[in-house]
Amino acid sequence: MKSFVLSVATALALSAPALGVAVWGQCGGIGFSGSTTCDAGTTCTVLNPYYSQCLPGAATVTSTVKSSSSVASTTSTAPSSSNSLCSGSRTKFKFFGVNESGAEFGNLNIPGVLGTDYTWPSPSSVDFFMGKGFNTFRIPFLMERMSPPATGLTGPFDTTYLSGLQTIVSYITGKGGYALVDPHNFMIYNGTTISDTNAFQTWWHNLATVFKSNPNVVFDVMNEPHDIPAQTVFNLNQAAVNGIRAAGATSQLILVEGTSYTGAWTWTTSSGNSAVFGAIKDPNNNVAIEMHQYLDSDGSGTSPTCVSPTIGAERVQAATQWLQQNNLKGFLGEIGAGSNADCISAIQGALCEMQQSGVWLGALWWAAGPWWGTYFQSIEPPSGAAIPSILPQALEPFL
Ligand SMILES: *[C@@H]1O[C@H](CO)[C@@H](O)[C@H](O)[C@H]1NC(C)=O
Ligand SMILES: CC(=O)N[C@H]1CO[C@H](CO)[C@@H](O)[C@@H]1O
Repeated sequence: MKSFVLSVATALALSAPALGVAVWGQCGGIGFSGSTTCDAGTTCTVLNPYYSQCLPGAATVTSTVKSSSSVASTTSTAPSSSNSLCSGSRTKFKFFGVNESGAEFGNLNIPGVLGTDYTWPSPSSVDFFMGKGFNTFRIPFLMERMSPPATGLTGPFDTTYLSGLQTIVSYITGKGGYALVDPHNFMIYNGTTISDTNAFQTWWHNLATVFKSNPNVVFDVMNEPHDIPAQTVFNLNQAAVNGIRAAGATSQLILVEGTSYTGAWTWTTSSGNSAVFGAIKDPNNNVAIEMHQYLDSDGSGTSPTCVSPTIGAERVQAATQWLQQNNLKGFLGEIGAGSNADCISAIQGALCEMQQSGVWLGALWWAAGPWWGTYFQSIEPPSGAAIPSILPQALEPFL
């Protein structure tokens, strides 16, 4: 698919008059000033008020684009329940839920004390979301607690901490949910950036061995690497994929994350991720690109003020196009914002854009967890700040 797009782009560049927008390109939307004419064989389709896109016209698409047109046909054959917040056909998320924080807390205290420095997510929180129709829970934990620095990344796991992870994973998957196993380490172990690709591959081989017979486990290779070149992060991710599959864990989804905190908004620009992650290889063909996106000015999720009501759709747009162009699937592993009108519109816009595109497998709110207190993004029942408005207005409509 990538070479097909390039050849169309080349053909357009060579023909003197700029005739139209190539397949998957933007052709309209509020604030858009480019051409609104699509290349032959494609149709400008309104996805939402902010984004129209040249989608392949069924009659003229050749078989060379069958994998991507199957994405498009998935969208059109699943015209889900019309949603007043999101017009047109949508592909619902296979995975939709929340982060369940706790086991990664207290990262300055290694190993730390259970119940004092860190905790495991509450089964009652899982029950609450599953009761509403959500199905996916990301479980952050710390590598230093799992693999004590005394014996390092290739040493044995701490059986007590591992058992804590296994208990909550089994609880979730036993109810039919999906559990993302998430080393929440930013590609830093024991104070040093991970650079030993073989050791990292071994670590993942060993962890995947524990979960290999549970198909509802999802392996989230590494939370938010940063200040590392995209190519280095890619190599570590590829090694992890190889290690997981070699362990015999062949049925599970694997999520890879890029550098620059795996931000969707910088995926195709400053991070360098888009230049390297298209090459990810999985012998079992079940890998997706995990990105994160917050909607405050610096994209950190630390301010409850959103840039604008349209910032959500805007920040995922280029990444969505990149996924389409590379015939890859995306997974928004963290999204969060304040409980106010601008932010609620911005979240709705992001999830709408994602569901209309058909290339995003899932999305997770950041975050639930028993220890967030008054944090503005807490969605921990019963009284987390995001429960009264965000949950019913911005998340449940996209179930
Ligand atoms: C972890 O860091 C400590 C302190 O810097 C060091 O002594 C130890 O060797 C490190 N362990 C590993 C496995 O890197
Ligand atoms: C955006 C956000 O909430 N980030 C927080 C994620 O959780 C870690 C601890 O797990 C915090 O340090 C971050 O601030």
